[in-house]
This record gives sequence, structure tokens and C-alpha cells, in this order.
Amino acid sequence: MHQHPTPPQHHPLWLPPAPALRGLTVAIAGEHPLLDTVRAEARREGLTLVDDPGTARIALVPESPALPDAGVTTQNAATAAPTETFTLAHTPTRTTVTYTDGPGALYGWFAARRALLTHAPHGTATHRPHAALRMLNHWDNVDIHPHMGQVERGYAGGSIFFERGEVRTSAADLERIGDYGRALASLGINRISINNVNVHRREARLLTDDLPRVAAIAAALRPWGVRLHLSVSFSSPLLLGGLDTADPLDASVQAFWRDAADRVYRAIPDFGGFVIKADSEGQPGPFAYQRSHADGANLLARALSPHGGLVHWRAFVYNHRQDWRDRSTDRARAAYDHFAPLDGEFDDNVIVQVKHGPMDFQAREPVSPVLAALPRTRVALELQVTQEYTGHQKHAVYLGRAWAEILRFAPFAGPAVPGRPSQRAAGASDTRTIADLATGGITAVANIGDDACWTGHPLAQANLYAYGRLAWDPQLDPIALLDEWIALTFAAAPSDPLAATLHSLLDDSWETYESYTAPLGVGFMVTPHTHYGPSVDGYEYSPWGTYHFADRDGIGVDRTVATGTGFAGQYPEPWARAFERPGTTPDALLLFFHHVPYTHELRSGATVIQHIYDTHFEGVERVRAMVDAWEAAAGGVDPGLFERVRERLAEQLRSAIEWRDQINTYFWRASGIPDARGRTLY
Ligand code: GCW
Repeated sequence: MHQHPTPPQHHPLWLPPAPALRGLTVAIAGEHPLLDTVRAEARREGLTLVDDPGTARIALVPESPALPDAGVTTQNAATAAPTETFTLAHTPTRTTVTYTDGPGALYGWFAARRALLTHAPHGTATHRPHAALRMLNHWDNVDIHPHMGQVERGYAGGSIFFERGEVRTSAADLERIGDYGRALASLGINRISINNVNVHRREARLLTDDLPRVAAIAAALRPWGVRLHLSVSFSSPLLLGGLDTADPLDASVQAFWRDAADRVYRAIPDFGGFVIKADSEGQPGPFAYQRSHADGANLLARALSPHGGLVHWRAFVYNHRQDWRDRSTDRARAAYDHFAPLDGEFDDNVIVQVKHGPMDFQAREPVSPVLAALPRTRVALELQVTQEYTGHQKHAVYLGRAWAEILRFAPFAGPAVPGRPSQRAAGASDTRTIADLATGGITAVANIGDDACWTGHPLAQANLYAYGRLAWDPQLDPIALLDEWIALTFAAAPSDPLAATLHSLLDDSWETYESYTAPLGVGFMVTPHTHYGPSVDGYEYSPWGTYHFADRDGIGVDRTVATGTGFAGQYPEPWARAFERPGTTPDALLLFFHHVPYTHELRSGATVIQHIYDTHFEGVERVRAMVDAWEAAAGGVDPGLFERVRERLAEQLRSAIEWRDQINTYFWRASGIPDARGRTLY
């Protein structure tokens, strides 16, 4: 067997050794494999284990002596028994965790640790996850893919799970995977899929030949309460089973999937299930057999259900071979058009996984209407932590604020009252948010790799942190989470100048990125294929369905019901009406819904063209300020980390200037309207 070199020492993420905990006494009562994990954690941190919870500085005590076994909830937390739950009583002299089950104890331990290290306010509160399923999807390939490399849309080196055509199972590899599991547990993430949703021939074999090695990965994650899922190919019966069909209604195909599921569960008894991208961007699916996506999903669901497994069936289905001349087809409509008619047809263990926006993880998109269109289906929200369209982990872009906005969007109610996110305009009776509607939980594409700092850009760790914490509790304030991440990672008190610098760098960095890239929600304008850097017309005459329709008079996509593609009509009221007219569409999304003249006046009062110039000039200045702020932090951080951030900020500035000049020049040439402030255009 090929011996892998020992991976380099990796960064401790937000869990560096905590001297402040050393020597504290801890009592941990109860028996459960995850309590053994907590005991090992306490020893690792140098705490003293005592028997008497009454005298301990930190005490973990069961709510009732009978612990349910390590088994799993698959229902939404709202209807499930209070599993994974704990009460944290944090006082000046004692921190007590009262837990309901093993996961509750594990999450309670990390919450206690966090409360002590961030000097959280004293008090008592019960914590339960908003959703039972909190997941990450890795787009890791086993083989190095000729176009996509080891990790598709990965910006942090190779995969921690695979290397050069093999599953990684050396002691060092499994240790790193365990450390990853530990970081996930500290946030409350309880599921990961380890391979890319584009399943090539080699990756299909994870389901067969590689199972013993996949089982070793599952074993490394198990002490952290993280269950493993695999992405599968709909064509597996042909690729692995020697059949000549993958038709979901064919008995031999059904038997193939039953056998496959039985085999996986023999190797991995707590296996999570299958993730699948079908009939999308060239992946095989049920359409080839004139079957529906419900037929396809239920095929896998029935094979998994005897074992309690789940199918995550992605709703990212659209025509990627569109003719750009065809103005009637709108990619934004596709997921709804495919899936809304199937509501009610999916088995209980199917989760339809929906990207947060109707297009594709742009820096700004409206929230997908699909999440409000499937009341009788379990739906999961899919976010993207890896920065495919948000700067490739070369640009510092903190996405917590973007995700909080998505999670709090209330499709059946108007916008929230400013400053009071839980309050809606008068008259709204159904105030359910996207987080409430995502009864199948929350998932996201991971941003880590075998890079020593895990995420390429050290500051991109903040995104993984915020994602995990928001998946647990979507009401958390993303900016408070940023400060929490800073405090834990850099052991920096809020008064520390380093904490202030990091905060200022990341705080509104999403809006900064948005300001110097594609304007007003129009999206794309990126270099085709790589999706890094500007190319205004890069996708304009392509088959991918991502157009901006800029001409000499105006720009934007008419998606209204009255005169456009009708996409706005996929929303329930009051949003359908709001998006139908430019005057009631939020400025940030104007060009997603409307084609308007460059002279169109935004709700902000600026014209579209002047807004483009202003934001692009300002965006670059904001990046310049980030560069300066970081220079001033020299000496206060580890020199290696300082250099890496510095080098990436330099690239961010170069790239922001490139974006500014290409976007501004393009629209000046197209419109012939000069910048009101006379700044340089080319
Ligand atoms: O965002 C696009 C990416 C593809 C990806 C696809 C998907 C895994 O460009 O690389 O493929 O979405 O989500 O399936």
C-alpha cells in the first residue's frame, strides 16, 4: 500500500490550547461514548477530573439518569424529543451543564468552554438546535480531476479525505480528520458528506471497494457525534452493478440499491445516507428513463429506510445547454418548475436540498422561492462556505451577515422592521423564516482542505465558524459570532487592538466585495470556468443561462410576470408583488428582477450608472483601508499568519482594482454617461 507522507502540523482553528482552563476542576457524570469524548477533552485541556459534581468548577450532569443511546433524530427539532439539548448555568463560581443525551453533553461541554473563554455574561439558558440536521458537503474527488483538481471549487489545497486516487487512512490522516470532527462538534455540526456531488467513475467505487477505508473515516468522526454520508451516482447500477439500466422502476435496479445500502450499513452502522445531484450539469438521473425526480429519490430512500438512512436530493436542476438567443428560458425558474409540482410525492426520508438562491451562490441573490413552495416535503437549505463566487479565499469576505439575512427571510411576510429582525410589518400573519421552513436542516459546501491553516486564507476560518453556529441557532448575531471567533482563535479580548483590527477587516467585508464586483444583484460577470476575477461578457453568449443583457440603454434581467420571464411570480405574497415593480424591489436586487435604463433612479436616490461608479470606486478604497489596517497589526500576530494575510490582501486589492476598472469602463463605454465626479475611466 502506498504510504502517504506525514501531513504538516495543522492550525488549531478556534480551539487552541486554553491556559485559562488549566487546573480547573471538572466532574462529568454518566456513561455514554460521547461522555468519554468529553472526559478526554477535559484531560487534554489540563483540567482536573473530580468525582463530586457539587465541588467542581465545571460540572456535567445528566438531566435524567437514563440516556437514550447514540441513535439519531431525523425529525425537525420542533417536533422531536429534546435531544442534543443542554442547559448551561454559568455563574462567577461554577459552570454547570445539565444535558439530555450524549450529544447534548458534548455540545454543552463546548458551550461551557466558550462561555469561560469569552467571558460570556452570567446566567442560565437552555440550548437546543434549531434543526436536527446540521451538515457540511465536501466537494472532494478521490482522483485528481483534470479540470477541477482534488477538491472542486476548493481553495485550501487538497482533500483531507483523499489523495491521488486513494482514501486517506494513515494514522496522521485520521488524526487530522479527528481534529476536524472536534472542530465541527464544537459548533454543533453533526453530519458531513465526504465526496463531491459530481460523482465520477472512480468516486462511485467509494460505495464498494473503498468501504473499509471509508469506515475508518467514519470511525474517526464518531467520537465527535459526526455521521458520515456519501455522494452517489444515479448510474451506479451501470457503473458498479453490471446492469444495463438505472431505471428507478426496474426491479433489478431496486435490488442493486438495497444491496448497496445493506453493504454500507454492515461496514458503517451509523452511516448517514446518500447525497445526490441528478440530471444536473451532466450528472445522470431519472429523466433518461422518463421518470420523475420523486421516482429517483424514492428509489434510494427505500433502500436506505430499513437502516434509518437519508437521501439528500439536490434541487439544483436546470438546462445548462441553453441557447443564449432563447429569451423565454430562465435558469432562475428551473428548480421551482421542476420541484414544486412534486410536493408530497417524496418519501419521509428524502430531503430536497435547495441552494439559497435561484441561480448559483452569487454574492447577492434573492432567496430561492423553492423553500416556500414545498410544504409537504422536507427541505434543506444549502449554503456555500467555500468562496467560489466570493473571492476564492484570496479575498477576505466574511459571509456570516449574508447567511443571517437568508435565514431570516420571511417569504410570507414583508421585510423585517429595521433593527428588530423578529418583527414584521403590520398585517403579516405567517412570519415563518427560511430557517423555520428548512425542516430538513441546513447544509453547506465546506471550505477546508489539507492546507496547514485548513482554509487557505486564515481569515476564512471565520466563515466555517459562523456557518456552524448559525446552523445551530439561526437567530445568533453574525457580528457577535465574528467577535466570538476572534476571541477564541486569537485569545484576544475585545479591548485588544488585534481584535479590533480583525473585526474591522471582516465586519462588512461581504458588502465590500459586493461593491466592487457585479452590481445590484445582476450576478456573474466572472471569468468563465474559474469564477475568479471580472469578465463582464464572459457568460453573456454562453449556454449556462447567466446573462445580464446590458446594452447602450440599460441593464438587468426582466423577471417580472407582466413583461419578463415570470420568475417573480414564483414567490408568495407580499414578495411576488414587491419584486414585480422596480420601486418596491430592494436596490441590492434590482437588476436581478428588472431591466432598467442606466438613468433609472434607485430607492437610494442615485442613478444606476452613478451607483455603479460610486460603489466600485468606494469598494477599492475600502480594500485599501483593509490593507492599511493589517499593516498596522504587524508584530501582534504570528509572523507566518501575518505574511499570509498580507499577501492575500495585496491580491485582493489588485483584483478589486481590476474589477473596478473593467466594470466602470464597460458601463461608461456602453452608456456614454460620464462619472458625475469625474474620476478616471478608461
Ligand atoms: O456552483 C456550481 C459549481 C460547480 C458545482 C455546481 C453544483 C459541484 O460551479 O462546480 O458542481 O455548482 O452545485 O453542483
